[in-house]
Amino acid sequence: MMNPSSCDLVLRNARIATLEKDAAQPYGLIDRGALAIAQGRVAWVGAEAALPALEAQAETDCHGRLLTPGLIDCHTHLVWGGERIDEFEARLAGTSYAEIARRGGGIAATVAATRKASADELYATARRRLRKLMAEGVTRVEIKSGYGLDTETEARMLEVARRLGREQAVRVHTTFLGAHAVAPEFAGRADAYLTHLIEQMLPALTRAGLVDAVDAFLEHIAFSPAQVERLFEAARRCSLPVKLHTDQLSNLGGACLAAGFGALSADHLEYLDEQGVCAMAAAGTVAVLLPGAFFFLRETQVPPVETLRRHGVAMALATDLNPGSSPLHSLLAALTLGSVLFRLTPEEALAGVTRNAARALGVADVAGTIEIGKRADLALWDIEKPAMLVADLGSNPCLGRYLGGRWHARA
Ligand code: DI6
Ligand code: FE
Repeated sequence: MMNPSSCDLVLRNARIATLEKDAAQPYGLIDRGALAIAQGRVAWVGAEAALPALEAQAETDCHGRLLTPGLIDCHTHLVWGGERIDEFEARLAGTSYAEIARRGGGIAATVAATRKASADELYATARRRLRKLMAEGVTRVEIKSGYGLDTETEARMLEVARRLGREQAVRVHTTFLGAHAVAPEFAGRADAYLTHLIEQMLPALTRAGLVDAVDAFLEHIAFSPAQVERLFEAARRCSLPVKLHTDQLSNLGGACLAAGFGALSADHLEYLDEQGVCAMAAAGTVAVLLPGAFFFLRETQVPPVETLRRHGVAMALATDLNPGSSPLHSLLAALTLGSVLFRLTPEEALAGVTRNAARALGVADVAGTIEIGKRADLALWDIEKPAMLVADLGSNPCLGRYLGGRWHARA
């Protein structure tokens, strides 16, 4: 344990939901809790009555309000150019997402608009989206590329993501999603595109320090298992962790494939079967559930939550924020949708945007729960009970976030 005898800040009189795994209380709740922070890390946490004597630079009385780990949105595509509102209307009129993609809309439409957008334009629009998440207590976010599909635009997207992490009070993880769709220059030649991606794009972007993880879209409208396998082998040669969009519209065995590569996560998973669940359990691959895409696409097949639970697979929730299948600018709304539509308990939902989201990003050792030694990335809420974060759709009770050794008023 760190020596808490001198620390930068003590928070008193807080209801602390630590979200620690296997805690005695639901949500790891400490009713009248205190927390000591030293050098941006948790130095002590527990019942205020047990707080050791210590020299604190500053103290904050939380007046009984709820303190949680800072929320983590572990799956977003929040850097993009243009908009696809006409597709929203077309889908409501009965055209399917897959049909729109086949007609050259969907991801391809955003690729065309993103290629035209300057870095500053992409930054300005992405910043606006990101700040909506930050206003809801988000302290860490993953941002994927995948709307460039050429080296230059993929690099521009990832540089914008890195710049957001430098200039905004939020931690950013970047994921290379060059295998989101086949680039128009390679239409009908998916294997050749993949070769280009493996031999040119991935090494160049990795050398530039722009890539924290590699992702792909495995689906009948995107890439095949054999193609994803080639990409994941290349990622392994670059020592990069992998994740996979899979089992969203059909089951092509993607979860087993991802687990075989020790993937951090497999995402979407509406069509996941028990064999895939077992493989994920054995590999420790997190199931990232994306109720926004399910909701907007009016899907009816829900992910096998009960089977995931039974096999002890960690479940995360994320917005999947993107201009097509999930224009969901609210992680709190993802909590509500995950509980109501997928039947996660409110406690599972909250663990899904804290502890398990940290695992899905490979940072469970430093983030996701309020525990001694971890980063003091926190959110303070004007509510008493954690389940209110899940139930009260459209109310944002966030008062502020603590990150990088200081408070940030609601963005
Ligand atoms: N699945 C998704 O949910 C996003 N990408 C993917 O592979 C959707 C991206 C989009 O529609 O623009
Ligand atoms: Fe996605």
